[in-house]
Amino acid sequence: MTKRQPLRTHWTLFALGLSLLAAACGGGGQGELVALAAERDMSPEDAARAIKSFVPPGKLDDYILFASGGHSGQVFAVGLPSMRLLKSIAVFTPESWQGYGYGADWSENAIAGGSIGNETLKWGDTHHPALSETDGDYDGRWLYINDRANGRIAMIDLTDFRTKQVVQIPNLMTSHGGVFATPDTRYVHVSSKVPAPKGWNPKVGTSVKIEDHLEHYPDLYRGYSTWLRIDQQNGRILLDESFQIELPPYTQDLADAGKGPSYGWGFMNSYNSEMATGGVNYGRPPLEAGASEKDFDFLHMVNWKKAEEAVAAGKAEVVNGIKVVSLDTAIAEGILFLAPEPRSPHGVDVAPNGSYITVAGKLDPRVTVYSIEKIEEAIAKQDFEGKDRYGIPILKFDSVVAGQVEVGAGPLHTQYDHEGYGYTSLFLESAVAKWSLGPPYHEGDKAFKLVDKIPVHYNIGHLATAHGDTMKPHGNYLVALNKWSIDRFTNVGPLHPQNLQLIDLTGEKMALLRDAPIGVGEPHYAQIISTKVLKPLRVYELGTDPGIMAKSDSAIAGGAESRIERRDGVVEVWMSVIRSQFNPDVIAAKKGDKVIIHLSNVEQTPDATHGFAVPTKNVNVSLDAGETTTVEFVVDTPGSYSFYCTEFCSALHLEMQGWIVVEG
Ligand code: RUQ
Ligand code: CUA
Repeated sequence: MTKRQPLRTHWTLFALGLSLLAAACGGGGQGELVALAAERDMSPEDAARAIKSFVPPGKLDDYILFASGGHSGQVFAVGLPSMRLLKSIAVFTPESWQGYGYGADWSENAIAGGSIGNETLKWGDTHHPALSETDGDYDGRWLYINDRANGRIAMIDLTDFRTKQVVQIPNLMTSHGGVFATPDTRYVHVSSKVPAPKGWNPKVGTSVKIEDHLEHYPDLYRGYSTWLRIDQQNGRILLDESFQIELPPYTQDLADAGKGPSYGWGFMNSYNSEMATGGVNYGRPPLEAGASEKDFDFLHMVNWKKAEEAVAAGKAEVVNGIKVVSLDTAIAEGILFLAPEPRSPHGVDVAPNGSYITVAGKLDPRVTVYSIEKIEEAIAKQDFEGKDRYGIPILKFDSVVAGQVEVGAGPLHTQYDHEGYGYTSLFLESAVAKWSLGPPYHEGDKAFKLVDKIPVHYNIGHLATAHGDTMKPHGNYLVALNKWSIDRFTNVGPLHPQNLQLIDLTGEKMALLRDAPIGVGEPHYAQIISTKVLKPLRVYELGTDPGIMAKSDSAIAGGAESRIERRDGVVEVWMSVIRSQFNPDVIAAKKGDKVIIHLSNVEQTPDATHGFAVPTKNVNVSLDAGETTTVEFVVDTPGSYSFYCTEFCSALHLEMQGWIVVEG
C-alpha cells in the first residue's frame, strides 16, 4: 500500500529541499514543484524517489543491468537508475528485429554451434549471466549465459552486444550452476542441473531401463562441474582446453568462483542428496518429499587448480569430446570435498574479499557462512566427519562454518556491498535482508547480525548489486528480481510482467526507488556494470563480419563491385545496401536455384541500420552500419519476390526495395 495522504510537516521539510533545488536550477520556484507533486498525488518520498532515479531526456544512465530473460531465451540490457529497457539481446531464441536466426550467417553459425544432437533448438532458458573479469572486477569485454533447459552456454561480445558463440556442453543435459567467471576469466564455470545418465550424448542417446532408473539411480547418473577455458583474444570458449569433474548425482545447484584467498576453488550447492527419483505412480514418495528427507545436503568444494594439474598430468579421460576427471581421481587428488549445509540450499555466493562463502537454504531461515581459511585448515588436518557413499570426504560442519544469521523465511541468494554487508533475497517473505559479515569487515558482536530488511513486491528470486559479484562492489544500487507483480501495474491480462525493483543502498535504511515492469520475459539473474567500463562500437568498420569481428571476404564497397554471378543452380550476389537502395535491385533466378546474397551495409553513420527481408522465404536480416553478412536460401517456387528494407531508415525507406524474379 502506498501512502496517499502525506503529512504536512513532511511537505514543509520537502519544500525546503525543493526550494534549494529550485534555487540551484535558477528557476521554477518551490511552489510550482510542490504543487506539481501534490497534483500528481505524490508523497514527498515519491517525489524524492522520482528525482533519485529519473534520468532527464538526453542524459545517460550510470549502469547497465544485464538480466537473463528466462525462457524467452534472451538477455535484457536495462539502464540504471532509470530502469529503461535498452535492448533485448538475442541469444538462444530467434529474434526477428535483430535478424537473429533468420538467415544471417553470423547468427546461424552461433545458433547451429549449440545444436543439441540432431536438433537445432528453437529456444533456451537463459539463467545466470556472468560478465568477464580482470583482477576480480568486471572488465566489460564479454558476457556469458547458460541455457538451463539444455546444457548450453553462449558468449555475447560486448563490443557490439551480439551473441557470437553458442556451445553445447558435453555430458550436460541441463545446466544451472554458473555461469560464473574466475576473477581473471581464465575459466567460466557451468555445472549440471539435473544429473544425466553417465556419458550422456544427445546424438546417440543413453538407454536406462525404468527399473534401473528407480533402483540404481546412484550408480547410473552423474553430475558434472565444467571449467570452460576462455580465449583471451576473443572471448571464445575453447572446448579442447576445458575439462569437467565428475560429481555424484546430488542435483548440483548454484555455484560461484573463489577469489582472493579462495582463488582456485569453485563452490556448488546441491539438493536432493537423498537421490530421490520420483515415482508416485510406482508407489514411491513424490520427488519433492523424497528430496527433502535429510536435514543436510552438501556444499561441494572443487579445487579447479588441482584439477587443471591432474588434467595436465594426463589423469583425465576424454568423454564426448571433453576431458573428464573421474570421481575416483577427484577424490584421490584432493580435488573434491563436501561439507554439510542446511537442507535444500539454493544460492552460494562468495564475499568480495574471497574469504566467506554464504549459503542460503530455502527451508532454513538462516544464511550459513563458511570460511575458506577454516575449510583449508580442516582439509589439511583431515578433520572429516566421514565420507559419502562415493568416498568423498565430508568436512565437519562446525569446523568450517564462520557464522549463521537468521534472516527470514525462504532465503535464496546473496549479494554484497563494499562495506561487508550481505543482502539476501527472501522468497517466502518477499523481502531483502541486510546482514553483516565477520572480521575483517565487522568484529565482535557487530558480526553476523541482521541489520535491516525491506519488503519487495513480490516473491523475489535473485537480486543484484552494482559490481556485486566482483571484489569491488559499489554499494549504491540493488535490484530485486521479483517473480510476481500482482497489483503493482495496470492489469494487462492474467500473464503479468515480472517486476524489477531498484533499491537505494546509500542511506541508513534500504529504500525502494522504482518499480520496473519487464513484459518481455522472465528475468532470472542479473549483473550490474558501470557504463564507464563498457566500450561498445557506434558503427562497424566497413565490411565487418560480426561473426569474426574482422573484414569479411565477401565485403564490397558498392558501385562497380556490386555484381551477380551465375553457375549451375546457384545465383551469387554481392549487394550493397545504403540509404535508400539495394544494388543490384533486380535478381533473375530459375526455380530450384540456390540464391546466395552477400549484403554490405556501406554506411558509416551511427544508427543507419537496414534490413533485408524476402516474403514467404523466412529470410530476414538486419545490417548495422558497416556490417557485411551473407544469406542463403533456395527459391523452389516461381514468382516475383519483392525484397525490402525492414528498418524505417530514411525518407525513401519505402522505396528501398527490389525484386527476385524466379522463372518456373
Ligand atoms: S536459481 S531464483 Cu535458477 Cu538462479 Cu535461484
Ligand atoms: Cu533501409 Cu529502410
